[in-house]
Amino acid sequence: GHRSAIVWFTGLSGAGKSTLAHALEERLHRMGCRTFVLDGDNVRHGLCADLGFSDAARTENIRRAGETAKLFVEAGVIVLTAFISPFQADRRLVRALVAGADFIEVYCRCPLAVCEQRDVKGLYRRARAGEIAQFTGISSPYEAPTAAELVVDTDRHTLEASVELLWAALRERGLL
Ligand code: GGZ
Repeated sequence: GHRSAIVWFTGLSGAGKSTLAHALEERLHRMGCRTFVLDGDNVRHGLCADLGFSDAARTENIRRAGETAKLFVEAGVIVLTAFISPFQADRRLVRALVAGADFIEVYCRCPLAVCEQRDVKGLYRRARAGEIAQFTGISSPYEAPTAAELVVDTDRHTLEASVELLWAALRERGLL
């Protein structure tokens, strides 16, 4: 058996949050853990379809994501969330929301220049061209965590090495 927990990834678009969350999930599955990944792909199209990217909309997006994560935790699942979650206050609120549950904040740290160079979806180019307003890192702020449980420098580690770091952190907390 395993305890439930929230592994909360935060970082810029393209920093590797979703990639890391899904890779960790695969590893956890192999160990028989029940997991669920919450990210923009499955939340912003439904539960948060009414929200855009203003500061207030992001705050509400994160609040709903946090409440949803809380429900999964109550069901005994290890929740992996992959939202930019750019505001310190919002991340603090989620942490308080699930007080008592294990909350592991993981900062996917990657220089803006690297994310922009990767530009997997061409969003940075469009943001620079003024076609996307309020884009994180370009025209909307990202407040880096100051006390994350774990910092992963995604531009300096392979995906496998990063998953290994996460795995060790979960073990250290007695979650596995
Ligand atoms: C940031 C945006 C924006 C703006 C669309 N700013 O790399 P992606 O494409 O797949 O992930 C980004 C995703 C961010 O949604 P989140 O729910 O994680 O954001 S937040 O936590 O701030 O609420 C990006 C895409 O949506 N996207 N417009 N203006 N990212």
